[in-house]
Amino acid sequence: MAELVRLEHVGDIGVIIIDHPPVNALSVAVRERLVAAVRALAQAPGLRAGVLACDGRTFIAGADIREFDAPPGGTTTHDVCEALDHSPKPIVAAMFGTALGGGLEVALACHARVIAPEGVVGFPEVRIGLLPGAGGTQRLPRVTGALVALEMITSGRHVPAAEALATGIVDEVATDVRDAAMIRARALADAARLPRIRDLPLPPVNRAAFDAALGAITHKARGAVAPAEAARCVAMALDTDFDEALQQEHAAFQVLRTGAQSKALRHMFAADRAAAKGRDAQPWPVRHVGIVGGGTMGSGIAIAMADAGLEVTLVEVGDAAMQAAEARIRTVYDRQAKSGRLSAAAHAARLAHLSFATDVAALRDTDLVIEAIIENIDAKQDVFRRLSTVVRRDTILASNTSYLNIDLLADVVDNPERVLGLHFFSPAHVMRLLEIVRAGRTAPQVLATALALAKRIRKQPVVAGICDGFIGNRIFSVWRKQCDYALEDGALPHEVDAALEQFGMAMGPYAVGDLAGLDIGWAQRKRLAATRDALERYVPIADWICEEGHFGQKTGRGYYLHQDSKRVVDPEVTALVERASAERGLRRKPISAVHIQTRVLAAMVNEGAKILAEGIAARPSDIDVVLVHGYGFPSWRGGPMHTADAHGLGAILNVVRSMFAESGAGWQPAPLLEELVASNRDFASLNRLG
Ligand code: 3H9
Repeated sequence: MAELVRLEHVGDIGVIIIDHPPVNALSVAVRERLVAAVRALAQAPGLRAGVLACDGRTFIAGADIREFDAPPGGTTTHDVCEALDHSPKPIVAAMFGTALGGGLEVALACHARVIAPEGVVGFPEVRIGLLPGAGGTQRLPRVTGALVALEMITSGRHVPAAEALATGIVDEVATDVRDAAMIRARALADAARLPRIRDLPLPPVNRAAFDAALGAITHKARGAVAPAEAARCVAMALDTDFDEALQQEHAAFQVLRTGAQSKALRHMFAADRAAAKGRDAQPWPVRHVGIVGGGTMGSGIAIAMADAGLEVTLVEVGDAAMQAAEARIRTVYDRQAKSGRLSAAAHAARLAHLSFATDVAALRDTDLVIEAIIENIDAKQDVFRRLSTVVRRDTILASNTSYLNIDLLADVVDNPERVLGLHFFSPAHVMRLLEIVRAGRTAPQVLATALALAKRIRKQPVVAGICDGFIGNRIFSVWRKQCDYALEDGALPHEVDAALEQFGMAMGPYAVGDLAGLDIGWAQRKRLAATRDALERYVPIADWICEEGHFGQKTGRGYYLHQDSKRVVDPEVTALVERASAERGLRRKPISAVHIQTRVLAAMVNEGAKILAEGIAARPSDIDVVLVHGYGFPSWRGGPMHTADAHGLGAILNVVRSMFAESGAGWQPAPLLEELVASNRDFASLNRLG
């Protein structure tokens, strides 16, 4: 096995090289050897200066996340930074790939930094419920100024090389980083200089702007505690002694590390990666993607593909629809260019990747076609039938359906093994979730291709089996029912929304409904009316609203009145809600936010357990990924299944049982949930099984 850290002599320069695949994470063992290497460099008489470099695909991508569950021990990242601070010889960081978290902290403790043009830096700790715990909150403000540091650390965003140079985080951008770092290290040695960021004064701060930015952080964090803690630490750079601030930063880090939120976010980190893992099959190359249907979904999908550099051909039914799709896409890119997010060259390049047609024959050379037309099985089958006669036999055929049975689409094509679902979420170029729906005959290579494509277009994939609504919409429809019951029992839409937003959801269900449009759900309910369990409690409020022609924001009315971009309580909806209670013979009573939150969570978990037992989701953590990335479930709670484990499954089962007692049909406790409770196990135990 290669050495984790080695010191190579290159003339009078000592090159310390970390070799810890896949991302050179700072494990205890790496940290221990790094400190030893820095000391060895100091003591080597033939070496005048050093370079800190990495083998493999990236500079250090942070502390080793897998070690955060264990109690701290051994050499810390702070010890590594101290060793660099005390080095009598200058050491220059040669950064490339992703220099993140502890990796950036170590680089900032070096005497200078060089980065490759495509490299990025950042402090993503808040995304796993932490803060930079080895001096990052104190060193970064000393180079970038406190405001920039505050934004970077509390957002966790990746900062590209050019911006890192402009903000002073790095000293140079170079193609051959090791070479450039050696030249710089030698120059520092020649000048007998040992510049240390810790010795720099803080650049002048606009206190009012800083305080305003601080004030906005808690609100933006929507219940996550790490951003506010990180901000508090950055603020210490303004008035606290460096070493004292370091100690306080370390203490704050330890509190977060052992807290429930970081545990949940670390669970999500592992869950995201487990869901995206390919099986053994080899993916097929995808270069050219066809899209049938250029409405909101089809256009969004086209943008997602073009953004990733894929060639896209979009087909619509006629000239007018085709031009409308083109205009829709162009508007998005124009807006991005206007706001400065897209350069003129990138704007032109994106549009050059897109072509438009009115005949599916234009899709002849595609590797993958995604159908994104209306939710009607006959219309979709028609498209699949036509595609089957036009494209190659190995062109993958995907449907963006949210509900329909993909097997029925596979039935009408030649070579049904190439058919699967690719369920994007609206807006498709923004939302990260992609449900990959495995149909009965989908070939392993086709599934592997979809997973590889998801990575390429920067989506978070989750593989789901076929059922009505797959993983996400099936669970959504169940917990939505609990919200509707709360309306009939005594709550109003804005109270339910407020309860769930307080829980940490991005938006309440009624606000989401109004945003997305109520007509889609209405059509879906009509489609399923014949198969609905007649015994199940059915709340007609949404239907009544739609019958008035009110479909949400786009019509100015839905669950709310939409006035001047604001949601206002609509007295007519209040009257409809009260009518529903009266028709069911219910006396309205106050419903607490906690009651709503508990019911919603229990409904999600119970349905999640059913989905697991049916094999629709492979593991509980996949359900967490879907709800967090597609439905606004707070990531710091770790998704519903992780939250249920944290609450205790016994308590959840009790709530499900009382829901069953009250509402009957549809609310039977999931046998898997009962089994887990009876055997004193949790959902995490099923994640470990695979
Ligand atoms: C920190 O640094 C705290 C400090 O302040 C110190 C305080 C005292 N550890 O994502 P990928 C694994 S907190 C361990 O698929 P990509 C990952 O699990 C840390 N393992 O690749 C996967 O393994 P597997 C701050 C890690 O190219 C494999 O690497 N840093 C770590 O799409 C490939 O990962 C972060 O939060 C890690 N730190 O993206 C960075 N990172 O194949 C977190 C990755 O077995 N990491 N792995 O499943 C990332 O953002 C992305 O992984 C990265 C690469 C951008 C680096």
